[in-house]
Parts: sequence; structure tokens; C-alpha cells
Amino acid sequence: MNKKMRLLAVPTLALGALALSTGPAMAHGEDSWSSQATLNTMNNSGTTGQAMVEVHGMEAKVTVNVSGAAETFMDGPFPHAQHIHIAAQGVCPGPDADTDGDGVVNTTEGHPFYGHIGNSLTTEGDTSADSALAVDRFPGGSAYTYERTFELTPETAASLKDGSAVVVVHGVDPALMPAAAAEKMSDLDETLPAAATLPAACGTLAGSQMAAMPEGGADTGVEAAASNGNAAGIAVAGAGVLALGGAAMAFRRRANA
Ligand SMILES: [Cu+2]
Repeated sequence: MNKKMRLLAVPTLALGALALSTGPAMAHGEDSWSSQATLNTMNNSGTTGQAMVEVHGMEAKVTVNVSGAAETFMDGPFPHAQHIHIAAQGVCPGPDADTDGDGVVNTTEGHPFYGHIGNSLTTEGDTSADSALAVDRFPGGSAYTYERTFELTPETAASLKDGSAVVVVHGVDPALMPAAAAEKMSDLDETLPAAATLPAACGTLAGSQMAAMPEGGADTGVEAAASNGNAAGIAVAGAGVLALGGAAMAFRRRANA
């Protein structure tokens, strides 16, 4: 961890404390309110974090603190696509969501739970679902703090209000995936390796008075399912990474685009 990342780790604690001490979600009036999420590990990624959305009318300041994420892809920081998913059950998927039985819950398998993309949490430019996989405009590396203010879509604002908005951070180290799953291409983009878009952390955005509510079942089961394939995953991790070579080059080209 470099010096910058250590410094960035400090606001993570501050945000956590804030989430526990903030008053009611509507404290600042009808059109100003906030929601927080604890981002729990998905797919054995080891990635965790917190997210906060402060809404003023249709404008939202979004803060995301992430740690334990995949660090490097080829020679650069591993890009982490991150979105506010909306308009479904407003929950993170458990292991039963792995309908194809490959040991991971990919993005599409999670859609019935957290929904489709309402806004993309890009670092610059477009924030719509059109930028879902704009890998050159997402944060990268093993730990980061993201902060951006932008205009919500009406659909995202509605899901934030009714508690069905979910933050999902994507991108898992392929060495942590079951080998067969790591050798696949992404369910979202056949030019990207599955590791690039696999959900790594997930959390439901809830009004601040509900921030301390546990979201237990969602991730423990995924952990158990993922660890079943873990021994095999470690044993053949090297082969899996080699197999990814072609895809990785395509991914890299895209990241530099
Ligand atoms: Cu997403």
C-alpha cells in the first residue's frame, strides 16, 4: 500500500462514524436527504467499503470508500466499474443467485436482486447506464476514495427514496475466482474477462437512521459457495491467468482508449 492509499484510508473511518451518528434521512428538508450503504464482499473478492449519497433535489454527492479490491491488471491499476443499481428487490444476491453453478454470482445473475443500472459512478463525463463499462473512467486499484456530484436520473432518485438502490463495485482478482469461472469472458461484454465485471462488493443504500441494520445473509452464503471452489482456484490460478492473456490485452486496449 503506498502513501497515498494510506492517507485515503482515513476518511473510511470518518465516514463510518458519520453513518452511525447522522440524524434522520430527511433532517435537512423534503428535498435534501442522505443514504448510506455498507459494501459487503461478494464472490470471495475480499473487497469491502462504504458508500454515501447526499441528495439535494436531483443532484447527488456520492462518496464511495473501497478497500481490499483487485489491485493490478496487466501493468495498470485494476479498473473498478461501480454503479447504483435500481428498481428491483434492493438487495444483494446470495449464493442461490449462481444459476449456472460456476461458483460465482455474475452481474446478470444479480440483476433480479439489485436491478439494472440507474447511474454509473464514473470519475468524469457521462454518468448514465451508457457508461456501464467505461473502464477508463472508473477508479482503480486496491483501495480508493471516490467522490463526485452529478444529476441523478429520476429512476435512481425514486429508488433511493424507496430503499431499492444498491451500490455494486465490480472487478475481482481472477486468482480469487474458481478456475473455470476465471477463464470465462464477461456476461456483459465478450471482449472483457469475467473477472473485469464480476461483482466484488455490494450494499443497499438506506436512509441514515437505518444504516446500522445488518444485511447478514446476503454475503455469508456467497463466501461459503466461493470458498468451495477456492482450493482448486488457487491450484490452477496461474493457468487461469495465462488463459486470460488474450482477453487481458483487449481489456487493456479498452482501458487506454
Ligand atoms: Cu454494476
